[in-house]
Amino acid sequence: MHLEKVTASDQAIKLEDKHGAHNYHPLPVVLSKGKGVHVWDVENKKYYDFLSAYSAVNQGHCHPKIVGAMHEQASTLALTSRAFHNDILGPYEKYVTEYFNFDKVLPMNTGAEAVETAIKIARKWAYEKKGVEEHQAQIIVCENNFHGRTTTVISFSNDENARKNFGPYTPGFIKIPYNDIDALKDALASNDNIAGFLVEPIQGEAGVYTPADDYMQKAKELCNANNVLFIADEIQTGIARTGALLAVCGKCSCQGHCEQQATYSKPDMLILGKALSGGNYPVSAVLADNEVMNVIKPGQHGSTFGGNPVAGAVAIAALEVVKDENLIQNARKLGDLFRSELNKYIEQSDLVSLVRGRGLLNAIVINDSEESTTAWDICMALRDNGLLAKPTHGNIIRFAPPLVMTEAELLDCVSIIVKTLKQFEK
Ligand code: IF1
Repeated sequence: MHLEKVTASDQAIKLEDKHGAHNYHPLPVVLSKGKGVHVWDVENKKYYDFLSAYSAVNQGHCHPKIVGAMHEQASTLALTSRAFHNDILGPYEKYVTEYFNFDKVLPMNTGAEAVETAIKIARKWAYEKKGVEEHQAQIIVCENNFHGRTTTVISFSNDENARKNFGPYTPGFIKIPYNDIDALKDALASNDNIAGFLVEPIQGEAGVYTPADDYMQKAKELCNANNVLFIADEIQTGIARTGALLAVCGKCSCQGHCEQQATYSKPDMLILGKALSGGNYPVSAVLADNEVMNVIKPGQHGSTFGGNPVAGAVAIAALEVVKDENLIQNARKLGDLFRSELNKYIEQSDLVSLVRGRGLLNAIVINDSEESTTAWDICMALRDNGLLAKPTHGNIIRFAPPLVMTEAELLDCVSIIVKTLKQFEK
């Protein structure tokens, strides 16, 4: 008699399937441990993490400095709500605003909440500072955007899967093509009620779609000229991921305090999440200068957990790690190496048409239709070969390892990726 062996992974997946909502289709791998650039599954197989929880774990899994800060703060004071002050919030607010060079921060928890926060502030600013008539404010967004999952945020998505049957939708959004500066110019000219332009400096979910080098700069100038807030969603691209502190910093490493003003498009509102905690805790933030942020008065916005002491302590530690370990420089150097190594393979490949990205936010495009399962199949083979990545669309694979990787590890990963891709060449 032949008995099929039921593994610990199978059991864990079954349990989720039975008791959890089916709102995801994960790669079948069950992780139970992480350290630095590695994760381990319940069978103790070791993998390189090439997703980093969608760029949340930039500082590496379970970074001792961040975990230490979290542990210490959690066992001292975890939550007060904002009904009372706490002794971490002020120091955190000072630290994060100086770090990114803004007057003020509004702390929240998840990325989508921070996007919602920015939308509320932009609308309020439009009514109270710009003089837009009540209920008329519009926000320009881009096609194929991803800004989160809340009802308002999916209202301006054009991903049918994310949107369909969740209506009625929140009005007040104008959609234009991404990376099309004329479309932005026209949209701004067509309407006096525009509060803001909300944009990802690189579109992650759309397939790490990288705009022209001067797109952000030109968009920012157009917004300024039209008295419209330039709002950058750097939830995925920010905090060293693209080889700059922020992707709007372009090619410089100014830490927001730009030495190279020519390439830095300082947003009127900056939205951060994910790596703000190194992935250890949900911490998000909206940063702005006083003339914008001061439209928010007591009682008009908030959250039970936003600005809690653990979040503040974790975020300070996470941002310190970025500086202490030169993650900006490392992401830039390894990103250049990654693309040039992959390009050597792509030159002779029929399977992969290109690699694109900036720093360590990259994707390869497979020579197949968006509806194909090729990217998924390759990710399954990568898993078997010890590297975890996830497709975005049927023919694109995103590669975003933790930024604490060494050059030797990166080259090891490149060889795993190339070896795996070769299995799929016709
Ligand atoms: C999921 C995508 C990435 C984001 C940007 C806001 C948010 C995100 C630019 C919301 C979140 C995550 C969410 C995650 C999948 C993932 C994702 F594929 F869906 F698009 F990273 F590329 N702005 N992105 O990328 O932040 O509320 O999730 O904290 O499963 O939805 P959140």
